[in-house]
Amino acid sequence: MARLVVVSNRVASPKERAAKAGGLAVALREALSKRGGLWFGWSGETEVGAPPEPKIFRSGRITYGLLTLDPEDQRAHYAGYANGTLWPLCHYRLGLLAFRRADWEGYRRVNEHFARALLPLLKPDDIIWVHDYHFIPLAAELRKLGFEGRVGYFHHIPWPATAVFLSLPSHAALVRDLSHYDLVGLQTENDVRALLTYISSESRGWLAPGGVVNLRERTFRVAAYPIGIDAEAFVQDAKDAVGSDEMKRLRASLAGKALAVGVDRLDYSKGLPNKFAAFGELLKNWPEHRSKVTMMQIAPLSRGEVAEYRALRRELEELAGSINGEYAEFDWVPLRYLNRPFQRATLAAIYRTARIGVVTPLRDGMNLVAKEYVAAQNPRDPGVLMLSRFAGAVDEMTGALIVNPYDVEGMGEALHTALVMPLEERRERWRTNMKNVETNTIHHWCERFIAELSSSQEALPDPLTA
Ligand code: ADQ
Repeated sequence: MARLVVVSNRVASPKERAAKAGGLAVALREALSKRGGLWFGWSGETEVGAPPEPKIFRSGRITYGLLTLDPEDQRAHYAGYANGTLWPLCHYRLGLLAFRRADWEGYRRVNEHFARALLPLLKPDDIIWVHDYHFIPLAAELRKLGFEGRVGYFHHIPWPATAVFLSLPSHAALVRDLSHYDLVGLQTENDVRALLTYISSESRGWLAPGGVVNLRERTFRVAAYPIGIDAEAFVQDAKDAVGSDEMKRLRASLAGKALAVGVDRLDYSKGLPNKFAAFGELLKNWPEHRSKVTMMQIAPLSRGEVAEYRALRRELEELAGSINGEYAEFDWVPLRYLNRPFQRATLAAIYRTARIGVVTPLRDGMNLVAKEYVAAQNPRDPGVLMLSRFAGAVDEMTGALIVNPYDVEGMGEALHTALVMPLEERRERWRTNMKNVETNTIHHWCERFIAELSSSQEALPDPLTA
C-alpha cells in the first residue's frame, strides 16, 4: 500500500485528544496511521527569515513535518491572500474581497517554500493529499521541482460561480495551478459544475464525461466528495453526555423552555447577524413564544487578525444586547451568546437537548454542524434541523426545514414552524436526514478520496478523443 502524505495548514498534534481535535483531524490521523504516513503543515510559529527546514518528529506510524514561516510571508499567505481574498471570493462576498499583489506573491512564495521543504521527504509512489485553499499552487510547485507522483486536492469551501470567480485578478493562474493535480475534489455537484463551466468557457479547457478535464496539456479529474462526520461517535457522545452534571445544569436553567441552538465559528459566511435578527422576528411576530424559547448561539472566535472578523464581533455583541434588552424578562434571557469552544461530547449533548438546530450560513462548503445536530438527536423525540439553502449540506439533508438566510422574516416564520411541528413530522424528517448522515461518514469520504487518487494516474480518457 502506498504511503499517504497529507498537507494542511493546521496539523493536529499527536497530543490533541479526539474529544478536541474535530472529526476531520481524527479521520486523517486514522488514515495516516493505517498506511503509515506523513502529515505536513505550518508549525503555527513565525521567525524572521525562517529557515526552510521543517521540524520533523514521529508519533506511532505517523511522521510529522512542521514548517515555520517568515512573519511577513505568513501574513501575506494566511490573513492576506487565503483569508482576505480567497475566503470572501469563494463565499460570494465581493464587497469584502481585498486583492493585493504583494499578498498574491506572498501566497505563492509560501507554497514554493512548502514544496521545497516537502520534496526531500517524498518517495515517488507516495499519494499526496493537499487540503484547502491555502495550498492551491502546491502541486504546480512540486511539479516544477520534478515530482511526478499522484497529488490530489480537496477544496473544503464552495467553488464560486464563474461570474463571481472572474472578479479575482489571479483567476487564470489559480486554475492553471489546479491543473497540476491529478484529482480535484469539491464538496458538491454544484461546485463541480461551477468549476467545469469556468474551465470550458474561460480557460479553453476540454471536458470529457466523468469530470475529466484537459487543460494546457494536463489531464485531471474534478469530482464531488461531500464530507461527512463520524456519525457513530456522535450518537454515542450525545447519549453518554446527555445525563452529565453539565447537561443537568443546562436543563435546569431552561426550566422547560424550548432550546434553539446555533454552533458556528464567528465568521461572516455563517450569517450570524441574520440569524439573530430572525430570532428577533420570531419574538416580535409570535409573542406566544416569549418566555417559552431560548436561543443559544455558540460562536468561538476565529481569525481575529482579519479586520472584518473584529467588526462582525462588535456587530453581534450589539445585536445580542438589543434583542435581550427588548425582550428579556427578569427570569428569562432570550439569547445566550457564548464565544468559547466546547468538547465534542458537550456539543453533542447540547444538540440533543435542543428542539431546533439553526444552521443558516449565507454560503458554506458543506457545514458539518448540520450533520452533527442530526446525529445527536433522540430518535423518539428528535428536534428540527433548520438549514440554509446555501450550505452544501442541503443536498443530503433533504428532511430539513430549508430557508433562505437573506429572508429574515421567512426565517422567523420557520423558527415558529419548527417550534410547533408535530412529533410525527419531526420523526419523518429526521429519519430522512439521519439515513444520509449514517451512509456518508467521514471515513467513507476519506477512503473514497484516497482510493480515487490512488488510481488517478491509470489512463484517464483523453478529452480530445473521448
Ligand atoms: P467550518 O467553516 O469550520 O469548516 P463546519 O463544517 O461547520 O465549518 O465545521 C465546524 C466544526 O467545528 C464542527 O465540527 C463543529 O462542531 C466545530 N465547532 C464549532 N464551534 C465549536 C465550539 N464552540 N466548540 C467546539 N467545536 C466547535 C470548513 C468549511 C465547511 C466544511 C468544513 C469541512 O467552511 O463548509 O463543512 O470545512 O470540510
